[in-house]
Amino acid sequence: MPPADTRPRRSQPLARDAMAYVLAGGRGSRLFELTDRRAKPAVYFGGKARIIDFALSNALNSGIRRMGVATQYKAHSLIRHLQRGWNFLRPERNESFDILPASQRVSETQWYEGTADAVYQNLDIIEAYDPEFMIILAGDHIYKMDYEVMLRQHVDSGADVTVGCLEVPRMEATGFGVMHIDKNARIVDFVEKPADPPAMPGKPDTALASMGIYVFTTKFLADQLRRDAADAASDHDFGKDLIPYIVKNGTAVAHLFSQSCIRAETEREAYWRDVGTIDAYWEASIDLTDVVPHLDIYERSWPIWSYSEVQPPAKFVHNEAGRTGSATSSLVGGGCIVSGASLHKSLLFPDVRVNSFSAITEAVIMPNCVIGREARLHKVVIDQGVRIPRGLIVGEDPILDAKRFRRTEKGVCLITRDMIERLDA
Ligand code: ADQ
Ligand code: ADP
Repeated sequence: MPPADTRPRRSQPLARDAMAYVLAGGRGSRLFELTDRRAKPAVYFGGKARIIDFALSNALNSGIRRMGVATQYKAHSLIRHLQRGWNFLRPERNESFDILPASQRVSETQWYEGTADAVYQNLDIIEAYDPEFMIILAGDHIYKMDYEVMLRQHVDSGADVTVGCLEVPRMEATGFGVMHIDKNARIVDFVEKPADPPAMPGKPDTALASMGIYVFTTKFLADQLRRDAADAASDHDFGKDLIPYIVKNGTAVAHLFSQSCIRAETEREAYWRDVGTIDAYWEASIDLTDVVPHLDIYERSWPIWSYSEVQPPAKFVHNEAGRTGSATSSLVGGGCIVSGASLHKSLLFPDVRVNSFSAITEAVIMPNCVIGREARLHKVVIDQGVRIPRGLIVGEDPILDAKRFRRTEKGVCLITRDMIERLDA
């Protein structure tokens, strides 16, 4: 007879005993005017979704049915999106979805100070749900990951915290938490945003970076948050305070993203992007127009759920001069009409109108924009609701572009309603 299995039996995945807590309060200041009026997690991505939909869809696809989203900075359009798109989790099915704006619940003078404080201030709400595990996520990354694999590692290793991580080029690691691990994946050293990131052993050009994803038991996390809240010297931040403390005083284990990422059919390295700059945002968007993109948003088994209005199909029509409306290597959302104009390697969100004789290449165009006749636009990101005037040319004269729009070092122009209004004035 085989030896008896003494482990407690589970009838369901660990994800069903977990709550995902998504931190969505940060501004994302390097996206400039794109985040003047909305939080970074609310920025549109991929022709249909918003950035936060990736973390939330990962949670849903992993089997998690309790979610909380902490919001703070310019949260109106984020909250509106969550209310419209993510309101299907139901208490009657032992599920929950809570939007948790900083509401001065702990002290009348405090907003969320740091990321740990954004969890601490809602501990009573979390504890009332009594999840066994908490998985803390950032709401501003693009990736596909099965959190069940990370939860399983957490339980099997018996660690106090499990930190999601991935290898990045060493010089890009200055904006991340960087760690050293031993042969059992235990984190032996963790430095937040080091100026000179330590390399991985035997890989001088690579560093092991934290993805800002953490798994704890709820009990351990609550104890740590209460300890940290009482520490006047703390910034109440996971990366700066809690994780380094646990690395020193407890057991922290690293979970490699490559073990739980959802890969496209083609074998490539794991895809994870912090689209925190206009260039990174534009590049990740235009990458989706590749014939075989690195990030597959068409995969039926790992759908990226979002709110979308009911729209008629996209339409391509001839104009009165017989010129064809056409798109090559492009993603075009519902409700768009392209009339006698050409698109190449571009992403159109829903309800965009492109008028006759316009030529658009390598453009990201957010919902409800209208592109006037005879416009020529190359390497642009156009914010929601912009009306591009007839004959506007962008992407051909760098000096003029930089005067009128926000032009990046890589030559991408961000165009907003305010910038167009200034042109008219
Ligand atoms: P950062 O990238 O600097 O570092 P941080 O600014 O702490 O991230 O924001 C993390 C998440 O929390 C973001 O989704 C942000 O929107 C949100 N957030 C920030 N401040 C908040 C607040 N006061 N209230 C609510 N939400 C807030 C972190 C880690 C690093 C790790 C990187 C990975 O500290 O160790 O490497 O994430 O990107
Ligand atoms: P999103 O495109 O993210 O859905 P919007 O761009 O429509 O959101 O608006 C983001 C936030 O800015 C909302 O709170 C909206 O009410 C506000 N807003 C939009 N346009 C203006 C404006 N011209 N002046 C002031 N507030 C605005």
